[in-house]
Amino acid sequence: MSTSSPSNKDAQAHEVDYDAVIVGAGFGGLGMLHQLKDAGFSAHVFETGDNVGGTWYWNRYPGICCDSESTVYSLAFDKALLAEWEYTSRYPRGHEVLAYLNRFADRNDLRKDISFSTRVASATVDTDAGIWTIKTTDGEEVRCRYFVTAVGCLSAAQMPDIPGAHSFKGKQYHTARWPHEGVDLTGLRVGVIGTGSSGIQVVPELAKEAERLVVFQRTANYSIPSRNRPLTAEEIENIKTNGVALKEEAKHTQTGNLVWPREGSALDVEESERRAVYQEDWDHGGFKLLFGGYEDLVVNEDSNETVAEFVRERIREVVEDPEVAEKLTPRDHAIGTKRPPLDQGYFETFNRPNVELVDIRSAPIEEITEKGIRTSEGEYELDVIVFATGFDTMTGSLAKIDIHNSEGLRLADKWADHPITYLGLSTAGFPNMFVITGPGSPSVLSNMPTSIEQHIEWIRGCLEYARDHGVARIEPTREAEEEWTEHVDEVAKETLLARTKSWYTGANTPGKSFRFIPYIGGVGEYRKRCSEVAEKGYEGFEMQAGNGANADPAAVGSTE
Ligand code: NA7
Repeated sequence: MSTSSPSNKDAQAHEVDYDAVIVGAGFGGLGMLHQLKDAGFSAHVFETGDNVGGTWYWNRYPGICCDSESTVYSLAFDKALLAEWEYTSRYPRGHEVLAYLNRFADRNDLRKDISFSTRVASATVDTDAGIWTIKTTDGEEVRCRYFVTAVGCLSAAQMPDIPGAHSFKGKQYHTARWPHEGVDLTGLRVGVIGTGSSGIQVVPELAKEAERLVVFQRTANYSIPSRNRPLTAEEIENIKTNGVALKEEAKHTQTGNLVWPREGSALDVEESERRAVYQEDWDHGGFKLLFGGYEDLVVNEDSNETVAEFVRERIREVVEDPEVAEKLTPRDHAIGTKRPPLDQGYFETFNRPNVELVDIRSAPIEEITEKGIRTSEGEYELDVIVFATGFDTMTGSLAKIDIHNSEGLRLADKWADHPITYLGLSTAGFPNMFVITGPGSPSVLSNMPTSIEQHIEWIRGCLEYARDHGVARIEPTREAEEEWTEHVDEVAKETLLARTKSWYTGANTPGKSFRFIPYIGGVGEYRKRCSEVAEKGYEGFEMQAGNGANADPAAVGSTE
């Protein structure tokens, strides 16, 4: 393979094929490719799918919708596209996000730098030189200086280990691997396992089509109506005209969404006032009830309970059968401590005559049979089983690649107990590797494009700095990553989230240790920390010049 950029001095000097190899062609991979090309680096993307889109390429289940509002679900790198793009609804539907990413790739001529239908099998770094060798499952091999992973936090789909799954005579689908051509469920008996965000989005849609829908629920969830609706012409115009400014504002919030918490404690106000506030936020729809809630919502159990009980009341109000309503009512965790789902008529769906709820906490699934699913209370005959059972989050997709260094250290082994990172961007022992929205960064606790953009900008800045200062190898120190990981832990422990079994704490994946994985300090605060690190000459990183000498940024001259 040859380099695609004539300005690529590094590639020529070190006989690498590219300055950077990026894995993944979703928001992260496409944005990174765009920015590295813009900065004059050569870069190539490997993508398992046969087209761009990442999460939005794979997740095609009926009802798939973005939980962030259209105002912030884009990349500011292509401002002209922002000025022309029209999402049609308040929350963009999956196919619209996918269309946006396709347009982003086409407009910026990115496809020629992407190998589709290509899975990266291994990535090995020569620890001294900082040069990476990337091998694909097809046997292709390329060398590069920088290895950037943009594999997504929610990409490694997880199938539960239920005995007998192979004996089922009907069809089985995971929501994250839904057939692109769609599935006709007319007249069929369908079972759905899982009531997280995906289950809660897919259930109302499947109920409209299937003859009978059986929902197998392990944990009842606090779902909030999104109140999705078409955008008005004024709103569309506003996003086109002010999209960049709106996105800029979102960068400095807690979650990367245009929502700000209410000052003070829920317990400081009268119940009537509190209820009025909650009702208003509930009617508004979306994350406002939580992210725009009183600021002690996720740190004070009593405060949290006021919102939780408000949502429980709404469930009882909507669901006609009191027994079904009780089963759907979450009581075992505080609201907002698991990823909050947004829905479009989820609880209402259980009023339909063709929908049945099975509480598998009290009557566990024992096996999948030829005919369907058998719980401790009996067998449900089905034609189709839909697994909405989630992902091996944040580390699962990285673990699928054999990432190791020339000293024999495997990333999967280093992270076996818990992912140790510096800023959620890098990890010691793996020089010149950058993880977009890695563990220890706000990532899944935020609007993803906000966090992705910030990482891309930071990585671009870092690579430009290295080029300008003759740095060939950059790696975080062990002290810096330990300190950061401890900080991530400390901040999390101040909240109720760190105590809850969820995919944030790795509790959904067998073998993962129970520890909070993302950074909950907020995207605004996190951005500041990352910028400070860069401003201080990449504090916490060790840098070496091409000759192997320590690259004191002050001492290393510019190569320009
Ligand atoms: P989630 O949020 O991890 O939800 C998975 C659901 O599947 C959840 O209700 C789980 O119950 C259930 N589950 C998982 N394993 C099993 C087994 N073995 N048996 C029964 N039920 C099971 O994944 P989603 O795809 O819904 O959402 C992931 C993210 O994608 C979402 O947050 C958005 O960011 C987009 P549990 O709660 O663990 O008891």
